[in-house]
Amino acid sequence: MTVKAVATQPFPDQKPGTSGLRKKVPVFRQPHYVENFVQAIVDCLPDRAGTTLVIGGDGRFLNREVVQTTLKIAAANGFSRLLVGRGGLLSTPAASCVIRKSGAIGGVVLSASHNPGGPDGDFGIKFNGRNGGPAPEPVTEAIFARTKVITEYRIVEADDIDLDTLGDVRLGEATVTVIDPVADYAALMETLVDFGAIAALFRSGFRMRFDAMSAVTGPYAVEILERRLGAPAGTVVNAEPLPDFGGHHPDPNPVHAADLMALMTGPDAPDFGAASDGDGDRNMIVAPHLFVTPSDSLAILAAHAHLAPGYHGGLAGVARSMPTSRAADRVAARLGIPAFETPTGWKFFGNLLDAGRITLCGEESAGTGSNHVREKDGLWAVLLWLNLLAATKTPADQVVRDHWATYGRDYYARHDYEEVESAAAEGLMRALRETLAGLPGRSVGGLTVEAADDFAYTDPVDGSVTARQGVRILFREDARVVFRLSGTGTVGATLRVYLERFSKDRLDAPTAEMLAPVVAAAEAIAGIAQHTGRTEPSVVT
Ligand code: VG1
Ligand code: CO
Repeated sequence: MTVKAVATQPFPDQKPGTSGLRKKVPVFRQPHYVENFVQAIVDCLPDRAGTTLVIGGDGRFLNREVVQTTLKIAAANGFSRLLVGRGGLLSTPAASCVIRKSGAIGGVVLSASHNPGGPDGDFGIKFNGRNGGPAPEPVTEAIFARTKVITEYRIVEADDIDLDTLGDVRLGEATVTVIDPVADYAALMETLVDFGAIAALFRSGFRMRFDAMSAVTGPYAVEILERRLGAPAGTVVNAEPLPDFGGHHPDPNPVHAADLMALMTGPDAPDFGAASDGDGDRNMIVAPHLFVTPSDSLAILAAHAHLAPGYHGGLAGVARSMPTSRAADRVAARLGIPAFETPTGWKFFGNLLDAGRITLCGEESAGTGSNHVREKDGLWAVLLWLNLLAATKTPADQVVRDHWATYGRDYYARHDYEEVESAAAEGLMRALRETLAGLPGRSVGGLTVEAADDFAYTDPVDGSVTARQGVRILFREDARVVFRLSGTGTVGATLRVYLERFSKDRLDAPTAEMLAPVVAAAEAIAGIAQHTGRTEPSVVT
């Protein structure tokens, strides 16, 4: 077997976004495109000789091909051991788990998460570091810088390895080990939540549906929920990972998980419903006849985590991304623990978790996680919910209502304007930033602006500053609107408008009614229709 050096030219567009490099499949299929980016990652690991690298993805179209390419480049660049999930599969949280457990230098995770897959769908490549978490900004910047000057990549000339047989094979100077993608992850879950109590809950007749959305969590959910916890066969639906997710959009929200929503709001609603996304790091929680907003889910898990064995000692602190509602802060205040507010994207939680400053964290975009790995973890959140339901012996919808009764309710919605022309979206944000200073004191639609800024984050652990992370406008009436542009889209720009309003005593009003003044104020302040030509969002979650 020989190592070949291949001359190449830089691509100008390999800048990682909120969560790695995400592009349309045809972009990744350009000759050398994948190779350049993987070599750039490798070049940013000067201490790689003799180390272990973890490789796996969510099974989407191109997954197997890019796994093979990544293995061959890694084998040509000095790593001694390459761990790859069988079939090229590893959910994002499982990849994080395997990196940590194996002492690897990091991992290459192939996914475009909740974006659709297939020949015209999306693909993505992300690098996670030693702690199992997404590479922080300085590292992604270094990778991007490297892509701009790359002149060659090194690759082993060899046949593709058999990804479907467990065990070791040689590839160049490296050993490739094909691992069971579920085993380490399932073992970790057994240490965190009370499997005995959850199994007893299922034995008592408790029924749930878990929709794996034809994405990577199917094998994980079948093994853990059905085999280990004894949930009836068929509890997990759409359990087989498909390269195009069956043509669906593997985004666990009420819009894209419409079947699950219909079941949970219909006459035969089981006791609990859940779904996960393309790469298994997001979760959706639905109680009978009640969708649990991710911001509330984070707060409810924080309030009950001590009931699970992994968190018996209580929480060191909690963190949420800035656009996530303040529900978790209210729980932290009552528990007397610190609450942190970070920019959007899981990479910002890594330092807080590593330093032991927080135990739980989450985002409004259906991401919840803890210090057990360094990614958000969809199935873990579902298991922690099951643990709290087993421990409190309270129906899921009642748990939510009890929470509101104790803390008040943060009504919440996110309006996405997708595939807006980039220049129009940037124009809107620019104009908004220019008006910020004049906003405090202004009355719009019955609300009065209390404060307005462009969120900047100073990492309390390493002091690094990340500026321009979204415009937030706070109203005196305990309401808030946040504007930012997505960093994961692949076509044009996506404007995200996050709307929330707190009420201590109105707990059962329709969300749209409670948020109507905030929606009106958002439009009045930002001129969404005027800038984008859109009068309605494309997705409301
Ligand atoms: C979105 C979400 C963000 C999440 C990111 C990755 O980013 O808003 O909260 O961390 O996706 O999630 P953006 O920049 O498009 O708003 V996933 O499930 O891709 O790993
Ligand atoms: Co995801």
